[in-house]
Amino acid sequence: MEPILLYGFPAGSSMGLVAALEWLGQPYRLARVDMLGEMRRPDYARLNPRHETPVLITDRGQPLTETMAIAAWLEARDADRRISFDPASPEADRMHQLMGFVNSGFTGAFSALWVAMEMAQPDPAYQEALHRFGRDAVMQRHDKLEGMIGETPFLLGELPCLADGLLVGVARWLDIHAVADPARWPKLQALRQRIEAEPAVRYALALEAGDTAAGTGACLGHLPLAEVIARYGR
Ligand SMILES: N[C@@H](CCC(=O)N[C@@H](CS)C(=O)NCC(=O)O)C(=O)O
Repeated sequence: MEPILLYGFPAGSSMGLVAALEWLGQPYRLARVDMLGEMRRPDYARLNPRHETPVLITDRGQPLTETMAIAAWLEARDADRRISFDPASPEADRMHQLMGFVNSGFTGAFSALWVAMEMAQPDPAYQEALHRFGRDAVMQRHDKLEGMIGETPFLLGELPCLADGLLVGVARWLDIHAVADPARWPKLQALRQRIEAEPAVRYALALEAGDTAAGTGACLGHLPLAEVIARYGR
């Protein structure tokens, strides 16, 4: 069977993995997950007991969670090296380093801002503290990432790779939380613009918004979440 990626909306980091699947060019399917509704229901735990996206249903029908594990699964099947590099190469080392940073410190820096935004019961004093903490963390992690970006058009060279996919799924959160003007980090801003202009990313964003869009043809369509849970849930 083709792998199935479950991606979250609104504004899930998993959008970047949809773009990576397009770049990879091998057949896959998708399933949409409403992160504010469906993902919080008890039956979703059969796919991911931590109630998070993304989830990949592998070609063996097994749910695989955690972005880094899913990225490693894709990398292992990227024989033509469309989104990755020879695992023993310095490029692979740097790609893993960047992916590790994006998926840990960079993504985690936004946590307090999401908590403040999604609080069911308003608590202005606590939310203000979360905002202060979150803004500082996001600014600091952006400073660090700016320092890690080189001179090539994409993170690892002339073409986008898995690291660019992971980054583009998360970097837009700066705008959602209106933390700072993206121009404060010129290298990151230019990189984001290049990645976001990629047809694969525009396709992934359109799907995330619930629109139909023409991709490379690698995507064989969407499955309803309920069907994925019934067939592959544990
Ligand atoms: N460590 C996980 C974290 C995934 C994660 O935080 N996903 C977010 C969406 S981007 C999520 O599902 N958050 C739970 C929520 O929104 O309630 C990974 O890297 O896959």
